[in-house]
Amino acid sequence: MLRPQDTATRERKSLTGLWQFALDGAGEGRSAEWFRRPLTGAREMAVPASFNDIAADAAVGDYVGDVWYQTTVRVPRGWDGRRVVLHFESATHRATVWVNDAEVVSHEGGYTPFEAEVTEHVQAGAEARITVVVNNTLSFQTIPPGVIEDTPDGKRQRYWHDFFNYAGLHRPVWLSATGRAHLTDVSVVAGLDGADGTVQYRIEAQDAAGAQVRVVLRDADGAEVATGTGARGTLTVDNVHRWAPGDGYLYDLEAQLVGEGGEVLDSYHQGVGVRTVAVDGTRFLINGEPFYFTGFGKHEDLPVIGKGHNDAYLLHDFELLKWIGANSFRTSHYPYAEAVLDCADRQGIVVIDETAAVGLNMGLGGGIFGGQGYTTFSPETVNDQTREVHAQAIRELVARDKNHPSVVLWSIANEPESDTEAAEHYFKPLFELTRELDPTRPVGFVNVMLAPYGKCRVSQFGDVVMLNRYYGWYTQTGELKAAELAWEEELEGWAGEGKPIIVTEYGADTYPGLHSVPPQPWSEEYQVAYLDMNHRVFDRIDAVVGEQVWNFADFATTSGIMRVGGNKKGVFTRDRQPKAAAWALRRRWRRDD
Ligand code: BDP
Repeated sequence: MLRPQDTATRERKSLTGLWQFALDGAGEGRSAEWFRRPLTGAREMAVPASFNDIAADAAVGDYVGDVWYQTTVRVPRGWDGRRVVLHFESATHRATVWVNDAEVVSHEGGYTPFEAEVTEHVQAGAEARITVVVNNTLSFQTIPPGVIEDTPDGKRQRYWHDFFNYAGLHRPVWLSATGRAHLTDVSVVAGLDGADGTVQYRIEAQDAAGAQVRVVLRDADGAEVATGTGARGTLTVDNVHRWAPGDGYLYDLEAQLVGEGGEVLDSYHQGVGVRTVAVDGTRFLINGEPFYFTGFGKHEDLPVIGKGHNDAYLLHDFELLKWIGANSFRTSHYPYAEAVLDCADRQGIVVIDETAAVGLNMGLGGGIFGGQGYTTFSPETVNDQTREVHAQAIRELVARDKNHPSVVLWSIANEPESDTEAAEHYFKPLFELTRELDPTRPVGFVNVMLAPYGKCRVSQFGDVVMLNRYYGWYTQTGELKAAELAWEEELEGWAGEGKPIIVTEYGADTYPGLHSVPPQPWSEEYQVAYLDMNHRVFDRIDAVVGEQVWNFADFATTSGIMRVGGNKKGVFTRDRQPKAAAWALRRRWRRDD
């Protein structure tokens, strides 16, 4: 699948804006065929945005079930005879779409794109009604998992991940047009050969009998540096400008479909960063150079719009990453909007790209997130069907993000149960699948403190060890000396595995404006002292090749006695103001300043 673009042969029309929106508490909309007419009793809803916080109403905020979105779009007059596609960058967690009265597509999984050709259902120059039923229910057969419980307060969605279950149309929606003969996929794999670069490409097309593929690679100034013909090939770039952390240099690969008479039937542009990634012993190499990750686990989370994509915050967050000296982040705990990865490509920020497999661990929670009393892996809970949904989520993530130079590592799950035989059986094939889909990037998963060194049975499959640890917070709370000893001892164990270690989470909840001498948990001073302790440990262990603080910013969670207006481990507040820790990290990460 190719993202909609405006090119010499393609057009796109954005469907963002205000749509009609209705809750379907009785679950009657599908059988009553609400898509056949304007939604009755609808209110307006912004797209892109989570629907939850827009209305000041718990019945919307905590709603579980089907919600309906509807809009009308006038198909441009000039699209007569064109192939028309309706493209959703995401619908959380699943959706079915109708164009006028025709059902055109359904999709499972809240963070990857899907589309349908709708040519036969629309007419150039006429309006088309687009109706989407989005469903936010989580079960043991979804990624992430959850269960619904009936309570005196109504239907409640329980889940084992620590962020609010925002839902809706979080990302842009597009109507786009191509010619009948069109490109359907572009894959690139870059390599280095001394000072030169190589770009292997593979182009796919449809309804293109008799047409030829031509590719043109241009540098950032638009100068042609290599050309090729045929659906597959390798281009060489003399004296290549490498993509590197802090230097997001991109070439542009234009793929063209050329007709028998030499006419360009389709043209698509793909940014290409020429860089390599490898793991060598305990080192993580980018372009053959050891790389040390600094940065954060993030969230897509904002006041009012929840997980809705917002370009202003996108840029502001990247400015703050630069300000603080971060060179990387993890897309905890789901694939982020594609615009985020584009920005990382352009700005030379390194990304650990994660699936939405979070909360596959019934050992976690202890009353924090609720819903205890289940076994993680069993025929009734996380089972073979869940694994297939998980596998599909990995396929869609790799298909979507394979060409981003910023993505250097796949994280196939966050903190799953990993100390049991069942976990080993569940995960082995998923690692194999990821490697088969992308042999060019290392693969890992994020290990939880319940499966410490010596107990984990899944880390054997990873190329790197990714650890989330809260010594000095969830354990040894307020006792940083004890925490330091215990943390170092565990890390020494992992270092013996001979793989690079990235600490993907360490953090302490901090209430902004709370101060104390001596530093007490929840105070800004404690967050600083806690981070300092962690850094002393990391600096003593060579195998540690990265530190990503939990979290970049405070974020919304379900209510609970462990959460004060959400998770407060942010180094920035939810509205992106720095806590004392932000200045401390800046001093460590930007030694130039
Ligand atoms: C880890 C999770 C993360 C949580 C964090 C925390 O990976 O999603 O938000 O702990 O407790 O278990 O703050």
